Amino acid sequence: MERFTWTAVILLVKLVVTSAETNCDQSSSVWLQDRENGVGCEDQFPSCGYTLRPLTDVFGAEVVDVDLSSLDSSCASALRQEAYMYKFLLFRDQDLSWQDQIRFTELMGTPFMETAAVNRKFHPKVPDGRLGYFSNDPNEGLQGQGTEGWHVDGNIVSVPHKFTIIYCVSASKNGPTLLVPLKQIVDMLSPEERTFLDTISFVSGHNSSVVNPLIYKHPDTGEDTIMLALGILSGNYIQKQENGEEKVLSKDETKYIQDILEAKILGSNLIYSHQYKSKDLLLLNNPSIAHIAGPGSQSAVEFSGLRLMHRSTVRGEKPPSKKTSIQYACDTFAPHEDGYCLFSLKDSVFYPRYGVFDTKDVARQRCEGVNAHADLAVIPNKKWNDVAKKIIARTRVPHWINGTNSSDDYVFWSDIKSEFTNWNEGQPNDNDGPEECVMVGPFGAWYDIPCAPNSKEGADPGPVITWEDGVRRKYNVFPLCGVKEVHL
Ligand SMILES: *[C@@H]1O[C@H](CO)[C@@H](O)[C@H](O)[C@H]1NC(C)=O
Ligand SMILES: *[C@@H]1O[C@H](CO)[C@@H](O)[C@H](O)[C@H]1NC(C)=O
Ligand SMILES: CC(=O)N[C@H]1CO[C@H](CO)[C@@H](O)[C@@H]1O
Repeated sequence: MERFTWTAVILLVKLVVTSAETNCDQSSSVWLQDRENGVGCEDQFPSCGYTLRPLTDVFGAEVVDVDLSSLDSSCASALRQEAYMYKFLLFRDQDLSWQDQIRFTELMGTPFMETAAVNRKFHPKVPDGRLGYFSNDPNEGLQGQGTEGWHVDGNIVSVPHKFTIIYCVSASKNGPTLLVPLKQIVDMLSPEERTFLDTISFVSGHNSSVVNPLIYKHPDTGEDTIMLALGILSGNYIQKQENGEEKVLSKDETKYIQDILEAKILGSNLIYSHQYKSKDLLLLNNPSIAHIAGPGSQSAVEFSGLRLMHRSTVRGEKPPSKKTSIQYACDTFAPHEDGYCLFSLKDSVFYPRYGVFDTKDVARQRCEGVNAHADLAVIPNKKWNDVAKKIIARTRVPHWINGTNSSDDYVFWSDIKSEFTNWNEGQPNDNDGPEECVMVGPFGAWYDIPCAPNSKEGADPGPVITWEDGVRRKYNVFPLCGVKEVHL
């Protein structure tokens, strides 16, 4: 017993040390910008000099002032995170040879060999198996690609692609790519539809051995998403019966399911139609959006001019699953009396730049998105603050908790006054006007802060604080979630 305990302690110490060392790795989504006092992350997160302009309120951003042909790997890493956050990125006026496109694709991950796709013929003009050429002119590229129905790419392999890269060599007069964010489509399902669709598995129309849950958790963000590939891209879906048996649905039953999804998409008011100009490049975080080549993409060259797209894709890594890979603290810490578990979303929400992070309300939704019964953490006593502290120490970033600072230095959980608080010295201080929300700093002490990034002119949007280690740094605030163990 004694020895066992010590092993556990040593393991824990090792774990903490390792994560401290890797704190500045490229997957870190915090951008430390304080040159004077920064702790060495800047080298991995240089300013890449680009500016982002959101394209809609919900998804998509144009990246201005970046040349993809000379991108380095650290800026590629920053752009990957932007792509997770915005779901798709648009780059204009990019002069890219096909070699440049392959290089950019490799910076995003492992390129997928187009020749491995069962549904595609190899076009003679294509110089490399990692590219597909799509056109309305059969001499220039394959026709009719991407028009089959709303889809995510890689629906013919067991793991859908992580990124899709569409480079427009020549834009026709019409022929947009239409895009829609999938989490929002899942959110539109009624509870009955959701319960029904949760029993369904997608089957690829080109390979009936490719079977995946229709609704699943995005492998990187943990958000709900859909293995969507409508029309001939779908085979007959499979339904899990109440008795646990699997039934292959008929064509009509499958069509009924596809109609539910397509009706939501068309009625969503969220379709973004990208009208190409030559030299546009779209980077899609493929699992989080569905797309389709819009009407006009196949119009005859003599009327609409040449449309020529060079497409490449990046392999997915994790097979679609209804479970997230997010670690609940119940795995490593004994749950308290009520069987409560904590988890951080630090590695599954992406705030690539300083000052761009979610409000407390959206952070609550993110917890709920991972587990329907989860919410921001409630920290009722020292024991749970110690657990929170350990989780947060691994991430070294501040986290929202669900408390509100509704009077003096008390904290309220919903309307229950907390017996316990862990304010840092001088807190709460309502530094920037009323600060009604509470975060746990990177070392476990509490601070009052506004419930959203500060938008006052001249103010720092996120917390810039001299933390308990005496170093002044800028941070974004991440969700610390809690859920009862019975709901895991
Ligand atoms: C069909 O998918 C299965 C499972 O991913 C794979 O092993 C098989 O090679 C695929 N068949 C073809 C023709 O691609
Ligand atoms: C979190 O706080 C909100 C109010 O801000 C409250 O409605 C909700 O019930 C709280 N959640 C938990 C688990 O206490
Ligand atoms: C909304 C609210 O009442 N905020 C309080 C948080 O705590 C500080 C410090 O005690 C008060 O001054 C605020 O009024």
